[in-house]
Amino acid sequence: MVMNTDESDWKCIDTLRTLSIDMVQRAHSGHPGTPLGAAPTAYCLWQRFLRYDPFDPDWPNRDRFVLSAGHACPLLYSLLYLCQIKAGAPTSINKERRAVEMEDLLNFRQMGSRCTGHPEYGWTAGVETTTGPLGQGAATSVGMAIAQRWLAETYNRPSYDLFDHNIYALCSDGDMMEGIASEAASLAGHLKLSNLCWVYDSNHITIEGSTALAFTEDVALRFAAYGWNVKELRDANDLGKLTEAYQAFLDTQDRPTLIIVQSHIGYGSPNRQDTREAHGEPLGADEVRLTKQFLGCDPDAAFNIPDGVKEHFAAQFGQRGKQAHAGWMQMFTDYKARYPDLAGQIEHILQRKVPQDWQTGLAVFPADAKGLSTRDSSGKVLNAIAARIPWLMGGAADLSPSTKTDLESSRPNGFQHPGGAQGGTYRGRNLHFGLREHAMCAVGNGMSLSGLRPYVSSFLIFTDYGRAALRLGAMMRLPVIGIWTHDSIGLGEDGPTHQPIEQLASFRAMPGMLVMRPGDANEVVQAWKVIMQLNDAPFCLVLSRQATPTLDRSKYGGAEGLAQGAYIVADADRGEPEVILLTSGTELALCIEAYELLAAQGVKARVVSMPCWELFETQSRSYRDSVLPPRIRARVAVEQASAFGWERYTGIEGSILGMQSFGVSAPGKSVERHFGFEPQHIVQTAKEQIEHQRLNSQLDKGA
Ligand SMILES: Cc1ncc(C[n+]2csc(CCOP(=O)(O)OP(=O)(O)O)c2C)c(N)n1
Repeated sequence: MVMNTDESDWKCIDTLRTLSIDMVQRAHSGHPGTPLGAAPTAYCLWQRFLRYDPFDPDWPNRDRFVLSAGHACPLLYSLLYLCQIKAGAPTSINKERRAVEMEDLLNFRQMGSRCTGHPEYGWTAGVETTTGPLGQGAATSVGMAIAQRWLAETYNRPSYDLFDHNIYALCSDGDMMEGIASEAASLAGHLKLSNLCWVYDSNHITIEGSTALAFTEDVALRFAAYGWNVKELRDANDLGKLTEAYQAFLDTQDRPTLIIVQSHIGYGSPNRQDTREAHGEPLGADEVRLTKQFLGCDPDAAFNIPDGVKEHFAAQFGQRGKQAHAGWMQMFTDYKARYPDLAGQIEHILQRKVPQDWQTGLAVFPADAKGLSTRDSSGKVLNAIAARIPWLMGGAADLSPSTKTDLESSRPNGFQHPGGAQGGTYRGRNLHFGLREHAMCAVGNGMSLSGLRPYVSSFLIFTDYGRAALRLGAMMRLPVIGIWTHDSIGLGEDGPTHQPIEQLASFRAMPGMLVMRPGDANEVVQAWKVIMQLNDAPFCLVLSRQATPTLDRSKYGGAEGLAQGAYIVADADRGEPEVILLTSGTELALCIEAYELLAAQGVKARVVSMPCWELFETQSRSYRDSVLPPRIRARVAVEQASAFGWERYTGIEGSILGMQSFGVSAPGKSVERHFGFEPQHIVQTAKEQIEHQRLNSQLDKGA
């Protein structure tokens, strides 16, 4: 075997390999193949290039390494272990613990182990983002690259390159096939993100067999067409060529880089005949022995760490990162003295805090029977808040004039490559994601992982296109704000393809996601207040296209009640209500009309606005019972969306005016009438409920 590097390198690489196959073998679960084939690629990057301090995996200017092929995580865990990455910054309570201990490797995929089935952000230090669904990591890395560029343009000053890190993502065939990665690569190419390097371990095999079955395009040409710098390596074991390729990435200043490494699943190269294959399942004890023999390792030693391996990593990877970090700390100390305001902003970003004065200038909307759409009121509130929080930024998937998400201050072109024809700048805060909803949602995650407060936006219906990324954001508890407008059949003419039905229910079913559907302009203000104060959860802020009245809050309950998730907006004049109307969004106005009609007929009703079920569920029992007293069983829920889930609040005997079908194409008012969303219908249903529950209680008494 011809190797143009020293023995220590290969000892380290083979230890990464043997650890990985031992983990999978012991767990009887996982994918050993890619760690074998991609070990030299990852090793070369970590050992020779990555700027990363093992003593502080949270150092803000570290290079990011994203394992987009999350199923290859034994490789990442082996790296974290051998590089002795600490579990957190030295100040953290976990001071002495390492990100991954031997015990974790031994318990790969078992309960409590830091070596989870796929890498999980927030659980294992050194994992930059949760990956597993292929394509997500790659797309998320584009968000990190955008964030780096924005931070650099905004905060770097002459002699103070506070933010000059690079973003690497290790990708597989599957990543290259997934649409989300294509969307993200196209965007990265457009933005000329030269701080971004994807490394494609092209091993020509997926679960069902050879990529020849389903994937025969020329990836290099595709990426060249996206505007990337593409490097191709024929031999995954050639550390010299790998080094040259990474260096070429560092030397490229005008576009992102894709390094395609032709590898063979297992550990061989196309030049070697004696390679072994493995995909999707443990090798088996015999095969593990043979593999170790082939590598020249002791076939009977499991989880063996040869002498000198950790030291070799420490001497290069560790030393380089430690020095870079120490230099940075000194630089930041000087910077703080010179630019205290900017340094203060950076500290807020790193701690995910909002500035003290962030609520200054927030509007109070006067009562107005005609009102305005909640997308419009949201646009005004967003602009007011963004004026106080420079790192609140985002955009839409080509719909910002509709979703009202443009920041006036960042017009006309927002975040763009500074040399581009559009005349934008990397300091811009309006992102133009183009028609790429899925990548947009992943990019939002990446920006958030880098400390920014991003929002992403489109019509509510198109969250379906971004769902997998939104789900990961919820799993990672990232405070990304989704601004989703055109929130119901009330959007009208665009018809059933654009009218969301099941989206609200599906997000309410998603753990960790907070769904907020405010009912008028002042609820919108309160919604933004809640959103900006929570820094560990994503929101779906669900807004209307059509105008809705701004309620007279001197007559009805104050909108601050929204902070409890649900609150009483209108109530029986005297005594207990006979019926409760529960609602969210624009249907609040319908319920208020129905309430007034009922009152005129002597029927005592209560209207409960429920913009956020999740927040309501966190309230005390006594608060929840005060809003929805268990003894009042006559209940009507009104929401222009799937009825699914409302039984929780109406009870099975209650009524739900919701949607049981897709919508129809017609003007909004006609569509609403067609499906019974009218005050008169609510009144009738409320009366029927009262009668129904009266009969029920008579029956109860009779029994
Ligand atoms: C979106 C998504 N679909 C399916 C899977 C299940 N899956 C895990 S690995 C894999 C095959 C991956 O092949 P490749 O990307 O070439 O990785 P490698 O062969 O290098 O392990 C599949 C289909 C997944 N993780 N994510």
